[in-house]
Amino acid sequence: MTDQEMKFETKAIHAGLEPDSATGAIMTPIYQTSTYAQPLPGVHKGYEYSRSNNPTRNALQKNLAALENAKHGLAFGSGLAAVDACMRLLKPGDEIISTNDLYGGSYRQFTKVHANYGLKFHFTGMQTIEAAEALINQNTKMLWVETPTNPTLNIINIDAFAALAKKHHLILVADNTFASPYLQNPLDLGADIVMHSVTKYIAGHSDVIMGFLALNDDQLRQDLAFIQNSVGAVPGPMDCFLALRGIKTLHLRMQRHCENGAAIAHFLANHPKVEKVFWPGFESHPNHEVAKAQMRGFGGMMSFSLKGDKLEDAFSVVSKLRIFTLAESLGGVESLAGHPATMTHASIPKADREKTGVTDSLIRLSVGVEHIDDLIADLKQALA
Ligand code: P1T
Repeated sequence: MTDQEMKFETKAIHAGLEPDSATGAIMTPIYQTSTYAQPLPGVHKGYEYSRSNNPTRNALQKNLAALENAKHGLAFGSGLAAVDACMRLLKPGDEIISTNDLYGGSYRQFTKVHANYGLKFHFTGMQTIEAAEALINQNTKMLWVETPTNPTLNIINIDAFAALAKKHHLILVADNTFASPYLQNPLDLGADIVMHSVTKYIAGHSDVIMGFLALNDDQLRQDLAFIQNSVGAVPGPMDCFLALRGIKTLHLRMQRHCENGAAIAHFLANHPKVEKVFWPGFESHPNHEVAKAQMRGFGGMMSFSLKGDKLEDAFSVVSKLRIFTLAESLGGVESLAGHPATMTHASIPKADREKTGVTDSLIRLSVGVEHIDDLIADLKQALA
């Protein structure tokens, strides 16, 4: 059976992975080496230097590419290093249209790093294509979508933006971090590049920082592999091993994240102190139909605001939580809570973030895989 023929669960455990040829070891060895012996200059076994090539990283790249139904995969030292590699495909004067509701660190990199080197960014709502299409001109080169968005869980129609990208010859990048490849495969919907913070659901245990790009186009792969090697933001072999180990249970974890997420979203929606719950599984969510069509589940991420929208009320809730830990990041087995306005999205100006729903009382939850009764009890006492 080829990797392409396997179902997701089988790919997660086997795709791109062979027992070690030297020893038969079932688990991919951690090739903790920077360099490789050459009997004569230029004569080697395909490996010269670990920034360019490393067997543990190659195994991860093949495995994760298979999960995104991609021909090629490239791993980076962090999600933001993967974002950076995409921007290095562009030249001064090029323009990028991005969703206005996105991870604060991506926004910060766009506006405080790449804008200094001549890239121009436009941020707009992407619930429909009209606003984005109106911003396209002859300098536009890339569309940046994040779906579901961080932290207000908007859903962007990848299929519709892929058609827009084709019409105007733009590169469509989809940040698939919140969904993970288990719930959504943007390349199948027409995206050119899928970007991941592997740090989150893919590695899944809050012990690795890593990024990933998956793609099908050979030229784009050549350009991005050149950037990966020339800029050098590569992950180490130990981290690649940890990500591979995490991926083996991605499907099991995601099933429980989805179940627990649904239960908590409904609990919060019925709580008298909660103003609004942002979760794409509700029929009342403005993009629920798109979510149903392009995702295989609604995931374990959600945000909620409190009646009265007071910062001190949000601080009081997050400080009382005992099983949810107040922390940045998401997607690990343990439940986390965050306060986007002062934590993950603090780099977005207040007026801009409030337009997208990141208000003072907004609390973001990354619902883990603990027992649902304990998680609900924890939220109940913190909100009491
Ligand atoms: O943290 P890093 O691995 O560099 O990934 C950056 C990143 C990119 N895209 C999305 C959608 C993300 O959520 C992140 C990282 N996010 C957090 C750390 C957070 O708490 O939201």
